[in-house]
Amino acid sequence: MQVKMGNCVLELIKGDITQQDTEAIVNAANEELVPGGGVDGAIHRAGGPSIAEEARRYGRCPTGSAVITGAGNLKAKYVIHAVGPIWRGGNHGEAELLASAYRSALNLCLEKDINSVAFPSISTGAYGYPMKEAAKVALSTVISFLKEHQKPKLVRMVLFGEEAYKTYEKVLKELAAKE
Ligand code: AR6
Repeated sequence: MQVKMGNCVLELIKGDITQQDTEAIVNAANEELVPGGGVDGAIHRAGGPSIAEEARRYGRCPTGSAVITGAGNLKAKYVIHAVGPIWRGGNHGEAELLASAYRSALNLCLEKDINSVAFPSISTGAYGYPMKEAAKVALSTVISFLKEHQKPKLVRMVLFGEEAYKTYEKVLKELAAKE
């Protein structure tokens, strides 16, 4: 599914973040920037050790923020390491922190003049954020950002599996209907 936001495109696909040919891909990282499982593990395995070596130089990356490195052997040029919140029931600022993780990654795209970026569904694996709630935050944050900046030209959400894709599709249809 695709929606147009002026000259920009917001796209949903089912797939694997490591296979994306966008200029940047986003990693669902942790504050320590130490390679873990899920998306993070897949990116470091496919991209090779240079990504972790570069990330280590940043030290720590607080929840809600993001840092950028090269992408080693991946097709993308950059990996943006964004740290989403751990779900603690929903009353601990999770939505604002998740929105901030997406905005921080998108701001790095503006700074580096990156025109296309692929995101996984941050926080919805090991960090336990409910998929539908995360989809609302992710998609509404991206839509507001694209409306305001008209950049990057392509934002692709890469959903892992049918269920995640269907959830995002439903939420995007609801949001697009309100536009
Ligand atoms: N491509 C796209 N999406 C994927 C892939 C993939 N290859 N693999 C998993 N997903 P997670 P988090 C989905 O756990 O919740 C790590 O250990 C997955 O189904 O990767 O932000 C880090 O080091 C889920 O919907 O990230 C952190 O410590 C989504 O990606 C911690 O996990 C995110 O799942 C971060 O947890």
